[in-house]
This record gives sequence, C-alpha cells and structure tokens, in this order.
Amino acid sequence: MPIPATQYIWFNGKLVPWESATVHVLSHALHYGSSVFEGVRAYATPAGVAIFRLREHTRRLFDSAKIYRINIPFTEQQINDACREVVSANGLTKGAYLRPVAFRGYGEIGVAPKIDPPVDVAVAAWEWGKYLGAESEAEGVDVCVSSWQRVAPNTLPAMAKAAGNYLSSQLISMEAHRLGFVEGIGLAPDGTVSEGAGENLFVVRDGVIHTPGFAHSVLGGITRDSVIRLAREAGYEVRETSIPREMLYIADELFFTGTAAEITPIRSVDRITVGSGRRGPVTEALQKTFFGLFTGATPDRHGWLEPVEPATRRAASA
Ligand code: PPE
Repeated sequence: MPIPATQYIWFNGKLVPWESATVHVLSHALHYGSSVFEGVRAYATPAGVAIFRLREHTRRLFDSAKIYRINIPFTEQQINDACREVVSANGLTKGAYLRPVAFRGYGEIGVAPKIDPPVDVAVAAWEWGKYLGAESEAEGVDVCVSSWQRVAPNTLPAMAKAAGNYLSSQLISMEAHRLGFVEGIGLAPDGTVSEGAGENLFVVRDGVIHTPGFAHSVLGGITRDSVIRLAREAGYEVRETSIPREMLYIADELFFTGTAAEITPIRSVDRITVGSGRRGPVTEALQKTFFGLFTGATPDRHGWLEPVEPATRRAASA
C-alpha cells in the first residue's frame, strides 16, 4: 500500500514539503544500515489528538542511537516538539502513525569512515489503519514460526530499533507471506520464542500471561510495556520468561503487540488452532483497556497521552 502522503515532513529542524524530504544515494545509512527509527501512534481522544507515550519513544530513539554511537544533533525535547508539529501542521486530527528516523547521511563513504558523516533526522506522519488487516483486531491472524531465527545478542543488539535489524524481519515476514500467513514469528538463537517480525508476542495459558524477556532477542516494545502494566493493574500475573515453541501450540490465547499492530490476536500458528480459534477473553479484555485509553474509558493514570496542541489552543478552538 502506498504511503498516504501528507503535506509536510520535519527534516533537520524545519518543515519541508513531503516530496522535498530526500537524501543523496550515497548516504551512509543506505549502504550500511546505519539508521535508527521509531514508530509512534497518535490517537483522536475526547481532549483532542494525543501522541501515545511520545517521551518513551523518543527516549528509545536516543537509546538506539547511543548503542550505535550516532550523535543526534537535536535534544529529546526538540524531537518531541517535532512530532507534535508534524501531526499538527498536517491536520491529522483523526490520529496518525509517526515515523521519526535518524541516520548517518552523506559524507565520507566506508563502513566506519574517519570523519563521521552528518546525522540526518526526520519525522513524518500519516494516517495508517490496521497493520495486520482490517479484520485482525477482532478475528485474529494466522501466523507461522519462521525458518529464519532472530539475531543473536552478540551479533546485532535487538534492543536498538535499528534499520539493519529489519533485514531479519523482512526475511521472516516475506517467508510467512509466501507461505500464505499474515506474519511470521522468529525464534531466538537458543530455539525459544522471540517475537514477530514487527511485534512482541504474548502467550496466555491458565489465566497467566507470558512474554519472552529482553535476553530473548526482542525489541523492548513500548506497547509490550503498556500491556504488561495494564494487565498487572487488572490483577493478571505476567511472567517475562523463556518460552518454548510448543507453548504456542498449546496456549489458550496468543496475541501480538506493537505500535502498528496494537493488540492483535493470533488464531493459529503453523496451521494449529490456538485455543478456540478466535480472540480469547484475556486478549479482548486487554484490548478494551488499551483502546479505552483513547476514548477516555480507561483513565490515563501514567500520563501516557501527550496532547499535540497546547491546552490553551485546545480551549480556544473548542
Ligand atoms: N518488535 C519488533 C521487531 C518491532 O518492529 C516492533 C515495532 C515491536 C516489537 C513492538 O514495539 P512497540 O511498537 O514499541 O510496541 N514495530 C514497528 C514497525 C512496524 C513496521 O512495519 O514498520 C511499529 O509497530 O511501529
């Protein structure tokens, strides 16, 4: 699906027209994968459009950059402001998907050149619907375990949301699509369950919620963290642990989490039906709590909703 273009992209400190946000073909990141990025969602709420956990996403962007010694020439505050600015300037009042990205740009060529190429930073935003299909939120998706494993911890750091990691995700996802599945799950190098190509994974069995821990080559997902906290607050036991593959087959419920995927039930793995073959009650309850944050049904106890417009402007336009 082509990206539904908006008017402006924030690029190196200012808003430029969408089609002008371009880079040189000899940019370092294009050749060596030296790019870090975020996926962030904004939602329409009763108090106006709000960005979900903006500060945590920006912090992870800077963490990813730190791991790769990429010096972002802006502060976290400036990136947060840039995110608010692109949503606002593009009139994305119904919600949006934001894509902040920072990368080694055009300068010297070579894997680790003596003079570090300048770091380019951009934030784009557009309207993006259900990541794993229109029906996925209620119906669930059919997935497989990939023949491709996730990266080992001493190869590429999984906690950095770096472009290069998505070569692994591409192999996993493309294989899954080729075999007729909606998404693929990667196993960690020790053969235990890691995560989806672009989602964290949760397993429900006997009312207990399990998800692979950080040592299992997973991205430290912000939706993952939100779901763990909401689930614990609702009284569920949540275990961050090591999960053998066969747990996927005998689970009562499985679901993916991610900014793009939100909370998506999984109804089969490798053509084995999960639980009743439809969204289970724990998944549904967590979806209700999660999506309730944006309608106001779930109180925003942790200050996760970052208003795009300052309160004074919201009041004036009301
Ligand atoms: N694991 C991976 C590998 C991953 O890419 C994501 C997000 C997650 C877990 C969940 O993290 P979080 O979004 O913080 O809850 N994947 C992003 C990119 C998807 C894409 O196709 O591009 C996303 O969901 O925005």
